[in-house]
Amino acid sequence: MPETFPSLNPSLRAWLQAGAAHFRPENIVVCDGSEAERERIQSAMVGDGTLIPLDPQTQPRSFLYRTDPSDVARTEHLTFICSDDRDDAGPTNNWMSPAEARTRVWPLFEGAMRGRTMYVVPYLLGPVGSIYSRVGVQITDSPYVVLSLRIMTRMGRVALQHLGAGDDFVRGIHSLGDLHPDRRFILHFPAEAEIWSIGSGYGGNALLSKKCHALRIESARARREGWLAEHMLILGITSPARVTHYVAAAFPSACGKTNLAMLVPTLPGWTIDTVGDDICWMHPGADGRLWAINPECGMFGVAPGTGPKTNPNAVRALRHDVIYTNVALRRGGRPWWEGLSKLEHGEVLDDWRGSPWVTGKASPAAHPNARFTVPLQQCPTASGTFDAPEGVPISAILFGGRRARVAPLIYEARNWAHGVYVGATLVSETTAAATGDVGVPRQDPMAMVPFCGYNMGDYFAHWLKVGKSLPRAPRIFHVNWFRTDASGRYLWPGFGDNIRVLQWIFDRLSGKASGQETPIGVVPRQEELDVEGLDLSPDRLRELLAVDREAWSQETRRVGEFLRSFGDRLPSALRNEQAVQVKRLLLAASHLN
Ligand code: OXD
Ligand code: MN
Repeated sequence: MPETFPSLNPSLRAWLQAGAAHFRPENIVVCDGSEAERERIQSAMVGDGTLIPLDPQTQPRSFLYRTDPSDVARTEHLTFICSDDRDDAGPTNNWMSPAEARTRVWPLFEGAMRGRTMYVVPYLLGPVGSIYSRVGVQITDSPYVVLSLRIMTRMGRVALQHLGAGDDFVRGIHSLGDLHPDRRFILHFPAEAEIWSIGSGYGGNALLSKKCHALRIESARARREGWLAEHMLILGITSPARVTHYVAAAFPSACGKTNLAMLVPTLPGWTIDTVGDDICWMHPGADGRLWAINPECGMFGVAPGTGPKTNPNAVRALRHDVIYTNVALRRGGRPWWEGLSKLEHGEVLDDWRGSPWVTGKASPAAHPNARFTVPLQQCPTASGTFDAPEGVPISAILFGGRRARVAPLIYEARNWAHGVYVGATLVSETTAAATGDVGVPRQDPMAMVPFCGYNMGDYFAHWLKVGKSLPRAPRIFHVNWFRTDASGRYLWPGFGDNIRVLQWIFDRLSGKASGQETPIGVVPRQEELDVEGLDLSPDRLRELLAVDREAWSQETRRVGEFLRSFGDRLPSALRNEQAVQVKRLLLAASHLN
C-alpha cells in the first residue's frame, strides 16, 4: 500500500496518510487533472463495464453511467449537519453530534476501500486567480466521481497551486461503501470544514464539491465572513439598447433553473449569457454592489424534459464530452430521455437500469432524475465573464417556485428586508431531484433548505445584515412560471418567453415601469408586459398577475407557522414583515368590502 505523498504539502499529506490508514485502499492515485489521466480512468471503466461508451460518430467522447437502482437522488433524510450544538443546525436540518458521527459513521469507513483505488482529487471552486476561490480535496473510491469532478470543477494541479503551502482546504471523504441505504450517510462539519459521505455514488451525495462543499460548508463560512453562498443561477441579459444586467435566481431543484440560465429569447434584439446554472457566491464589492462568481465550471443538469424546444442551448452543449447518468440508451449507442425526441413506433431501448424497454411502456425509460454532466463552456451562451476573478455585478435577485396557484407570474419586493421575507417564505411543489413524494408544496426558503449548513433563522439574519451593508443592493423579485388555470393548463408559455418577464425587470430597474402595488409587492400593470405574439387573452393575463386576497391570507397564515418554527432565532425584521403582510391583506380585504 500507500506511498507517502512526497510532492504534497505537509498538512494535506498528514490528512491523506491518516485517511489511507483507515480506509486501506489497494492503490492511491493523486489526480493531476490531465487528459492522459482522464483517458486512463475512462478506459479502465470501459474495460470493467462500468462506463458505456456512446456512438463515437454522433456522441464523441461521451459515456453512460448507471448508478445502483437504490441510489438515484440526493437523500436528504440521510444528510446531517454535525455541529456541537443542535440549535446551530436548526429545524430544517438533520443533526448528528460530532461524537455520534465518530462512533456511528467513522467505523463504516474502516477498510471501506479494500481492493479499491483511493483517488485524491484536489479541486478549485471559482476562477483561477480569484480571491473568492476555494480549494477542496476529495478522497474517493469512485472513478465516476473523479471523471465528474473533472468536469464540474477546475481539478488537479491548478487547485494544488492555489493551495500552495496552506492548509485552508475543505476535506472531503467519500466511499461507496456497500451502497446499502442503511449504511448511507452524508455528514457535514461546518466548523472543521469537513465532509464525510458513505454509501452513495450519486450526484450531490458523492460529488462533494457541489452541494456539500460549495453550499453547506461555504454557507457557514460565508456567514462568518460576510458574504452569501447560494443555490442560484447567474445570468447576463443584454437589451436591444445594449444595456446589460446580471441577475441571480434561486429555484428549488428541477424547477427550470438550467433552462432559464440559457434561454433563447423570443423577443428580438435581446441576448443572454450564462455564468452559472446552480451555485452562486456573492461578495459585497468596494462599489457597494454584490459581485457574483460561479464556483463550478460544469453542469449537472436534469435530462428528462430537456429538449430542442425547452432548452436548445443545453442540447447543443451535449454534442460531445458528456457523462450521462441513468438515461436510456437507443440501439446504436445514442442516449435518450423523455422530452428529448420522438422515438420510432415499437422501438426497443435499454432503460436506465439496462433492461429492454419498448415505446409506449407506462414507466419512463430514463430515470426522472437522470442527469448530464458537461463543461459549461460547451454551452453556446457560456459567458465571456465566466473566468473573471472579480465576478459580475448583480442587479436583481429572483426567487421562484413551482406553484400551480397563488403566486403571480412576477412581483417585486418593496425593499431588501421585504425581499428577504419573500425569499424566506418561498414555497415550491416537490420534484424528483430528491427522494420522496412529487408535487407536494414544501417551504423552501431561498431554495436552500436542503443546502444551508446552519440554522436558517441565523441565515435570514445574515441576509438582512448583508443587505444593510450594501449601498447598491440588488432589487428582489419573485417569479412563478408554473401557474395553471382551473383545468390544470399552464397559463404562461415559459422558456424563451420568460424574456418578457426579464424585460419587465429591466423596466423596473430603469424606472420605466411603475407597476401596481398589492399587499404582497409590486406586480406589473397588464400593459407593462409585452405579450405581443403570444396566444394569451387579457383574461388569462389578468389571472396570471392576480393576487387573490383569500388565497394569500391562507398562505400568509401557513407561512407564519413555518417562520415560528425558528423560535427566537427568527430575526425581528422578518416578524415585522409577516405582521405587515397580514395587515396589508386585511386592509385590502376590508377596502374591497
Ligand atoms: C441539483 C439539485 O442537483 O439541486 O442541482 O438537486
Ligand atoms: Mn441545484
